[in-house]
Amino acid sequence: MTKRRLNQHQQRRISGNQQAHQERNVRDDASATAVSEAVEGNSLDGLIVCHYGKQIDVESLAPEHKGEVFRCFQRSNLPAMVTGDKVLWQIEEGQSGVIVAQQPRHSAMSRPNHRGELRAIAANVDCAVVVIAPKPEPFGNLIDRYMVAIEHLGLRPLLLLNKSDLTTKGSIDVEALLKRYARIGYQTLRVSSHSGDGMEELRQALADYTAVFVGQSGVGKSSLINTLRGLKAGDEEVAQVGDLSVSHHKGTHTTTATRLYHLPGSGDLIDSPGIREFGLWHIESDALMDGFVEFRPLAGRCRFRDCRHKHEPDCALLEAVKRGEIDEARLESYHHILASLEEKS
Ligand SMILES: Nc1nc2c(ncn2[C@@H]2O[C@H](COP(=O)(O)OP(=O)(O)OP(=O)(O)O)[C@@H](O)[C@H]2O)c(=O)[nH]1
Ligand SMILES: [Mg+2]
Ligand SMILES: [Zn+2]
Repeated sequence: MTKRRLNQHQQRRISGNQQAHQERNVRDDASATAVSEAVEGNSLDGLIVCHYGKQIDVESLAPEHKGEVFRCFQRSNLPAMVTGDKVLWQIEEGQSGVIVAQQPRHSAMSRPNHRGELRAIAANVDCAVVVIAPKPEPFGNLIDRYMVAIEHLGLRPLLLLNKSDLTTKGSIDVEALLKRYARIGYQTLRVSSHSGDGMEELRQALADYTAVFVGQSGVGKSSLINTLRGLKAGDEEVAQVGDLSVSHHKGTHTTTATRLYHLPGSGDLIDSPGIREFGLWHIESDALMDGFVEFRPLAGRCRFRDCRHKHEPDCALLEAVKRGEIDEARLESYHHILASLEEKS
């Protein structure tokens, strides 16, 4: 009996492997065709690993020069591209080149620009890691704004508390904050890039994915990447790390370009510049509610169809708060974000 089950299990695994293998072959064939067509047209496959504004670093994915980085410009007829975009490019001379085409994206981490237009900051990412720290403290609703955006973009969210070695407590209890999100069902991790605490769990959570680190300036995004890559200050390839400002204990906007790093083992990680604020693009109240995952099952359950979930009788959300199923702070945050969106429009 055991043997039979084992065999069935093995069979499933083998046929699963075969299927994966076949799919891989089809993929390999497809990319081989793409490469050969590209080579005929003198173009190579590449990956944008850093975007400086006008100049773009492209890593060659083609068999020739594989892994080498070329400083490129993009042809002016092409749409704006970002770190993580797959491209076709051509060598011009030496280590420089020109991007001639953008490949389709499967996802992007985006945020609105100052005009409220949604703009990608990193392409082809699976996971968005929101990094917070006891110092600088997370500012009002920042995490919720990020979570709403990440839910809408269809990325896997991870909430990461860095600097767990700091023992002095600020005005915000970040440990309690982390627990709030863990209770909702979000994956959370508590680490210290300085002491190494929790870094192995982080490494495991990021293996096999392309993740982007987002968050305020000074929370330690670049420090975490250096630790994950096993680099120390003074090493040639180390990402620049900045002190907090003495007067305000805020970050000093050290990272200025979004850059992709290959992690030792597996996984890619994109470091992005710290933000001053995270505004949401224009979304309706229903869509906003949808971004609060624990509110979703209650949508449409209030007595009044146009319930604003403030003081109305038989409001499903208010009742869930009373029963302790929804955190009051999250409902307050929803109201706060909604008010700021209405103010903007
Ligand atoms: N105590 C402590 N300090 C840390 C830790 N990680 C980073 N820092 C410090 O936090 C400060 C900011 O670190 P960065 O890595 O530059 O922060 P960042 O998030 O990349 O900042 P921007 O590039 O400006 O967005 C530096 O002084 C780091 O030494 C940590 O785990 N513990
Ligand atoms: Mg940085
Ligand atoms: Zn309601």
